[in-house]
Amino acid sequence: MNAIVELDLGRRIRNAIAGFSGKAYIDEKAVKELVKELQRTLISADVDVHLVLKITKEIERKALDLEKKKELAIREQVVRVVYDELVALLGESYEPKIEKKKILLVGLYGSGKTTTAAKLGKFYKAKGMKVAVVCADTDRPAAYEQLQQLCEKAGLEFYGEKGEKDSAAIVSRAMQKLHNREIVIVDSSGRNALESSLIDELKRIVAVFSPDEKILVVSADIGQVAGKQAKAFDEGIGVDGIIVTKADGSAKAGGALSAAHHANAKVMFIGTGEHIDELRPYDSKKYVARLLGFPDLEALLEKVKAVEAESGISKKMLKEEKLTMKTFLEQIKAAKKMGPLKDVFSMMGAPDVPEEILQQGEGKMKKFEAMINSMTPAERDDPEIIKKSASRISRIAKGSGCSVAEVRELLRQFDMINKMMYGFKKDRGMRRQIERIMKGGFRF
Ligand SMILES: Nc1nc2c(ncn2[C@@H]2O[C@H](COP(=O)(O)OP(=O)(O)OP(=O)(O)O)[C@@H](O)[C@H]2O)c(=O)[nH]1
Ligand SMILES: [Mg+2]
Repeated sequence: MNAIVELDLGRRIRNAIAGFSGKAYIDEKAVKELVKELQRTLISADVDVHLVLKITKEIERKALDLEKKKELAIREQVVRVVYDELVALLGESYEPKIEKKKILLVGLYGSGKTTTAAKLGKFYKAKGMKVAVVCADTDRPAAYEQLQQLCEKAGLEFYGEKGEKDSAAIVSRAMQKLHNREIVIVDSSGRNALESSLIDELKRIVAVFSPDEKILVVSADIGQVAGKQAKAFDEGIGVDGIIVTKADGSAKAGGALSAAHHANAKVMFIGTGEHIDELRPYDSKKYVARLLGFPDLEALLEKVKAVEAESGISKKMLKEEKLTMKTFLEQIKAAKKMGPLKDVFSMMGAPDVPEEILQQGEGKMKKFEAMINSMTPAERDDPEIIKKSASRISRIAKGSGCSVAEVRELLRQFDMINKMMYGFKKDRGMRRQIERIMKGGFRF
């Protein structure tokens, strides 16, 4: 996925999910909003429109059926429904078996076969297997050199015959030499389209090689077409699975993955960059989490729970109680403990606090904490009384080893967070106002 697209999509979905925060019942409007965002996200990831409608209808139905259970907030249940449905849309994760096998890579021009041959070899080598890679591409000029160089870089045994035009003959001689290697990977010729000449050539290779795995390599940027290609290759030579390359550079990876799954092709690996290490077994859960903008969804749900438990923030927010210095301090403490909190905040229904604010200010947080510790309980409950009293301000400054200006700054920032947390949803003008203030150097 393109990083920018991904962030943007994720944020919108997170915001939609935040609409469920603290609800004791399922809010139909919030469900509709979420479904709309999901549709937008999936369609921009080039997932087939019919599939999108089908799956979002299912999500809507299941979400509307939810009721608050004792231990589980509505929001978490909604996330779970969305997540499970998307995982179903994108297929199972793949766990490669580390065992002796022969692998044939097939695919059209430029799909990433040769690069993937070396990447895959490196993957199995790192698992302790004895690997050899064979060049059976007699079509592309310099296919031999390309693969040889990649293998050298990856420290892999390479077999090829420069100038030989019969790819099946190469593979046959390769196997005489390499029969006791644990993993043999064959890179084959491509074409612009799946022509009969390619099918014939591949069939002849299959006859002498007897691969355990025939893997179709497709580039993510073909999106939904991946499904059609998987079907065509399957009819032509039979494929056992598919590798989706260039998932790093294409917002269409979702389309390729869902279409492959829909065409009954098992996604085995994903290529995520040009570098030799950038290949990993397909993990649909991780992919979904990224698509939703939660890179590690399980961990995030845990964090949200922990922050809520620790600070009681969300319960207080729900009741629309006034923020006190005490809860403000708890927020800071929780923030310090939990690390970057952008995602956590948005899951909890807090407005979209700009990342730059959440990411900085460790030193400032410590000072805030010291100042708040120097307040009396009454001051913490109602910081208004500090504002009006120069002597209180100076006492807090002395007690915390901070300056008067710093106390005033804490009060100002407290006010801003307070307004932001509680005024945001009610007042649209507030958003613009807050954004202006933030641009002016507001720091958390
Ligand atoms: N960003 C990115 N680039 C990739 C990935 N996999 C392959 N590429 C690039 O895609 C281009 C084509 O890759 P090849 O491995 O040569 O493709 P091929 O299928 O062997 O091509 P032919 O031999 O012409 O059929 C190269 O520039 C690779 O570096 C990937 O996962 N991410
Ligand atoms: Mg090639």
